[in-house]
Amino acid sequence: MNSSPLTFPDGFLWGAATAAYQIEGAANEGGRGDSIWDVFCRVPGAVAYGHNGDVACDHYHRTAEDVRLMQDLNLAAYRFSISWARCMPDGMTPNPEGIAFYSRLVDQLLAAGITPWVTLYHWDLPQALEDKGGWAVRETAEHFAAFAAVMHEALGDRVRIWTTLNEPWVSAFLGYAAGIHAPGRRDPAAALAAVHHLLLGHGLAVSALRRLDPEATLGITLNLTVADPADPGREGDLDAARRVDGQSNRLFLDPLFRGEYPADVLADVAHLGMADVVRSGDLDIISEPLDVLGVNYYHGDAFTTDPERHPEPAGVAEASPLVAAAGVRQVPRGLPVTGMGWEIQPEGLRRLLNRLQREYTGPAGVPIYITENGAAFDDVPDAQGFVDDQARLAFFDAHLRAVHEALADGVDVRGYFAWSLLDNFEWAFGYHQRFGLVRVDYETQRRIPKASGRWYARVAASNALPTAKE
Ligand code: IFM
Repeated sequence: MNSSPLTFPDGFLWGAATAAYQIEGAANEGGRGDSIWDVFCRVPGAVAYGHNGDVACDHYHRTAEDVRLMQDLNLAAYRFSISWARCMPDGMTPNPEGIAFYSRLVDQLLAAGITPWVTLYHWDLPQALEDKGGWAVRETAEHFAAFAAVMHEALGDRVRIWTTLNEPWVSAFLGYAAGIHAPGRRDPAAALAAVHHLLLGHGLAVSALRRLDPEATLGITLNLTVADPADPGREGDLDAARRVDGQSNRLFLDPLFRGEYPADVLADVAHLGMADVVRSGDLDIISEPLDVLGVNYYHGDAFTTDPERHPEPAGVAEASPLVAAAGVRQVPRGLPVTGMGWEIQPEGLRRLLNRLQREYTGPAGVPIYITENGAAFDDVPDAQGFVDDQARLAFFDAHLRAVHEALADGVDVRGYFAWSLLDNFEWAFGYHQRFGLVRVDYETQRRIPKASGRWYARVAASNALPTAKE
């Protein structure tokens, strides 16, 4: 760890993030309907160990305790998502009991002096809408905008920051092409239609919220990456990196900030009919001006098309069959990895932030928030349940130093949210990957802040990274 203390700009927002399906539990309470994740978890073999979110961290019944935890961690903001199926079980009809849960949570946060940051969609589409075609059909985008308006009516007097979508790349490609996330479809054409309808839903929701509340802060969160050629002197590797950058980054950033899809990506996927779902005027809706860009960063990767360098597609390449179909393979670089097998690459975050500022957010005058960053490791609790997670602490420290460097480079970064407040349901990996600042004993639901959580509390309170000795 570096030894110099680093102070962040005044007002830098320190927070932690979660998502509804990963923590709430109470899957069958308060009139909640099934989401695509409830149904996906029932498919044998879809999720490791047959885990599901039925109970998760039981947050639904423990919001008071969890808000106290946030206070103990000195969080200024809490980013959480809303379960659409809890608030509109069929995706269209409001359920007052479900909506009231979030209203109470917002009140508890405000009473604790914590800013609520709402994400409207973190991957859990009501199954009733999937049954009508899901994100592969246009109507889902319209239903999403209506959901946004309903939630704003309930919470807009107290919630001032709204994120439409979390990581639409994951929803579209892992859910509709790779089939390793809900709804488990393996249909690349549907995945590209989903990309467009997710972005359209975002744009329609921004328009609706803007109309209802011109003063609200509105944004979207993207999971962005740094795609490098394994061998910068090899043409195939340059093309591999271009393809991954195209599908992971530019396919989302270009329509949002420039009102157009990147021509090279459209050419790559021309045989899959994406152009057929894009109607005149859609890109104007998608490129409605934003107030913030949320960036989720976990790792970058190096890519090749040379089968000798790496025999199988892996990681990002495997997750995006469109890229894998082009023979793109990820090449491990010998960097240390997290429990997820993700390379630890903090310098990639600095590069990514500079690129965003230069090419997208800077020209548009849009500030950036890191809305997720964190790491899973094999935590080993002591007899008291305490986890001395120095590896996770070092991960946060290194990435926050990268953010600080980007700030010094002139990038307009306004805040940072650790992923995650609690250990939780890590999607296809079940409960065996732990990202929390706070350990959750799933048997007892006891919460115990880890060493990284205690450290993060000091960082948030001092608005600075401590020296190595502190
Ligand atoms: O747990 C997820 C989260 O739901 C979205 N971003 C990545 C995290 C770690 O995989």
